[in-house]
Amino acid sequence: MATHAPTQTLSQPESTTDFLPLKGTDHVEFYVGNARQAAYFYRAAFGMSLVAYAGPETGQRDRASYVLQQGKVRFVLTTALRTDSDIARHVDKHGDGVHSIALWVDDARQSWLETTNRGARSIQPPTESKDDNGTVITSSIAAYGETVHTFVERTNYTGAFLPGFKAVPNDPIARPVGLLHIDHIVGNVGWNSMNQWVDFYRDVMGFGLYQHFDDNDISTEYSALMSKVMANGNGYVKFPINEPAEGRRKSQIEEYLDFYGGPGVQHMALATNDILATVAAMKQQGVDFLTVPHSYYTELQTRIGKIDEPIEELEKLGILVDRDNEGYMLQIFTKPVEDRPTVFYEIIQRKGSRSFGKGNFKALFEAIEREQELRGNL
Ligand code: TYF
Ligand code: FE
Repeated sequence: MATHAPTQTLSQPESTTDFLPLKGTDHVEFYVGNARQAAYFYRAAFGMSLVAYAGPETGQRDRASYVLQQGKVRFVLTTALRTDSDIARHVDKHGDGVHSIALWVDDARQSWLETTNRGARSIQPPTESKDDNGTVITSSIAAYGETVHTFVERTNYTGAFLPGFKAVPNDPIARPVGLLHIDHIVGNVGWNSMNQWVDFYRDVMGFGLYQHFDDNDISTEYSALMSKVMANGNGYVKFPINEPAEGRRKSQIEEYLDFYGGPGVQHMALATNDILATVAAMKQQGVDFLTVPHSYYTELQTRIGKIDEPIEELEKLGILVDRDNEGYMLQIFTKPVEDRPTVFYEIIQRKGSRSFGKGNFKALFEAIEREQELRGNL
């Protein structure tokens, strides 16, 4: 049981041209209750730098947005300044959460046309914005729940983020921990709707099935879920989609749906090339991670074979390991980063493997269930 080959590898539709070429994730925008304070958490604990800001001081009267960056990971924290606001309504319904997963493209007009022609619901038609640093074109379509995908074309722009934002120089609060880029972003969708969203990513966005997990892969004594990973043509953008499955107790996905008030982003996996250092720094800076029992590590050597990292070091930090036919990967999960049991993070280091940690599902989901139990939600 040492290898976990992808159940199916990426397959593009017959036509060889990708109708939605993506250069990567541009940014993730959260709607939050208090962006100034949330920004402090991501700067001090996750080590992100404040690089740009828009708000009343820059002529944006209805909202304030803080742009945070580390490596290629870019988060935008946006809050409403008035009650009568879609942002305030989003926060009222979901708590702090992801509003937009923005994708970096060469042509935001074409991206909108190709996807809306294939059935995407438009949120915002292509819109040009300008300032002294050039022009950006954005457009948006609806995804699961109230989550949207924004296409960002910034080829003719040299500013810090988007027109209207002012650059913020060297952040004295940021304590970088070695985060490099977003590896994947996971969506939780409702009962029996995983395949509908898999079809959306295939038919509307041209993604292919990358891996899938059924309830046999993912089973603890109690809870259940199903998951399929969709990826775009060049593999830079990977979106696992989870749905709850019937188990003996309440699925972790169901708990999320209850507290988020519907489908939304469950976790983001952030890549590092030194997970031991990254996790040690994040812990020191106050981030809480899930832990697994000692027995996980006594069995690790036989399950995984030889790895570069000392097992005692991994155990001290609670880092998990999985292997497939191409290599191995290391991962660890934070507890939810807010009071509602909704959004959390994964820190991941890939050493050749394309695994999502199937070999860790049992230990991980049991750790999540222990937390659910503490919250009284099992
Ligand atoms: O992204 C993944 O598929 C892994 C495993 O609720 C996972 O990180 C899947 C579901 C879940 C937590 C982690
Ligand atoms: Fe993950």
